[in-house]
Amino acid sequence: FVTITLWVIIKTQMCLSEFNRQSFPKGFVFGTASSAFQYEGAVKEEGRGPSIWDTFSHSGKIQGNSNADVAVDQYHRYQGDTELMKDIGMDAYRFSISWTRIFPNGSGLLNQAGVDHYNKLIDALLAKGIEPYVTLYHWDLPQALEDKYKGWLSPLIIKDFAAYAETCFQKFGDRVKHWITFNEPHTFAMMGYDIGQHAPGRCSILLHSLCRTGNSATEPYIVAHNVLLSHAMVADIYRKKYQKIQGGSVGISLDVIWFESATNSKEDIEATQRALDFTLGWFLDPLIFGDYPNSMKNRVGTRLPKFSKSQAILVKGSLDFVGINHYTTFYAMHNASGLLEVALHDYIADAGVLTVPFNGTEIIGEKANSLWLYIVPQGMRSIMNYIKQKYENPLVIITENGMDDPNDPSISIKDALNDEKRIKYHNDYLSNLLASIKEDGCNVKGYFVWSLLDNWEWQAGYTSRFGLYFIDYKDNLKRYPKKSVEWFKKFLN
Ligand code: PSG
Repeated sequence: FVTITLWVIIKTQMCLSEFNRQSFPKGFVFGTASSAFQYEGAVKEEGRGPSIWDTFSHSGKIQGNSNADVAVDQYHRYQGDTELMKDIGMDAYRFSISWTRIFPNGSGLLNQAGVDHYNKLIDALLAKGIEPYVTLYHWDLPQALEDKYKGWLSPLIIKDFAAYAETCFQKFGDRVKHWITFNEPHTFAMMGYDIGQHAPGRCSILLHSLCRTGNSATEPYIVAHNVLLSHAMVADIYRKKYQKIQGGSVGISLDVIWFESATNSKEDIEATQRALDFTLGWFLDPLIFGDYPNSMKNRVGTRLPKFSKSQAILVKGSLDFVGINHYTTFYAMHNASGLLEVALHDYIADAGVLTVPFNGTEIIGEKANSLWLYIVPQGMRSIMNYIKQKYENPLVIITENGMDDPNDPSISIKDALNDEKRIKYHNDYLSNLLASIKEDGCNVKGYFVWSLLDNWEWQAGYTSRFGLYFIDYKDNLKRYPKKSVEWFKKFLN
């Protein structure tokens, strides 16, 4: 009797302490995420037109002077890659459609070969029981539209983006039930138009010493405004013409760093709120409440575009879910405008916040490879609670979460596959996500790892490895499972 009782106690304890997909609510979706430009390669094949990232990646501004002409060749290897997803036990795959494969010039003539490619990818996924989550815009704007009217700087983009999106609904919407209009508009507005480190490489900071053209004080806001109007237009089209028949949903993916106030001073606490307003609130306030945050209106003034009455109505509520890309946490402190801010005269100076990994005494968490990536699992729970409280508990999907290791050629493949740090990262971020759901009542329905494979990390090129699978760049882009693949297999099956 004693033995049996003991056995039961031990078994119960084991079940309670075991952390796996069964710990999550029924129907919770696990997947991996990617983007076309970072994965596909085949940039000149089957009628694809050039995008602003093709141009930018050949401009010499990428670490290691690489480009994504081949990337990890998913355009040709998608069959094998869907096998890898199935093998881990993932439910879903988030990928993006390359606009210039569908419309090589951004608008006008349709390229049937591009449509065929995504049909094949979608069918390969569904054949393996993997649900496609499709991002319409992951930064690869048709170069033709940049040349024609400066891309996102012109309201003309709204109509062209809507036509492209509607084509995707028509061609793929019978099988795709989750649409993400934009990936991280904050990142591409800031990186592309304030500091110029992403395509199209525009900025005016430091007296135009970094970019030939641009205006960092106005363009990030104009771009964001046109993105919000484009999103709203597309969501409206989907809801009116496709949602009832196709039964899917439409959202957006927003990048959110969590911020902790560096001190208890009133100034720093206010600055911490501003940091959230200028990143998440910039997009989510209009999408949920119909207008920009007050702190932005006050500080940016007339440089911040205004929503007309009818635009505000269209933008407000134009989401079925909020995608959140979350990786890291920083300390925030007030930044009184000094000489540097005057020289910057940009979006960053407007926010008046200094965000740093140190608060004077402590580093916020262990660093990954990327300069901006510190590991702070608790930040996941904090951001979920912040969204629940501020935005009335909307449906959230974590559309990206992950960490990178350096691509260090002196490390053997065997050692590179031993990614204990990544396993701990996902275990700890997922535990905090679970606590936000189970203990705090946050409405979260999915989690996507960035990323399935090592891939081309924008301005960092091939120097950063975010994958669950290792890519051997020296040997035909062979895929090798890292230890984290084994961990996820156990977690998911
Ligand atoms: C996301 C978040 C931060 C910086 C960059 C990104 N942050 O918290 O400071 S970019 C994002 C993107 C994807 C990238 C991936 C890793 O959507 O394409 O490869 O994250 O940087």
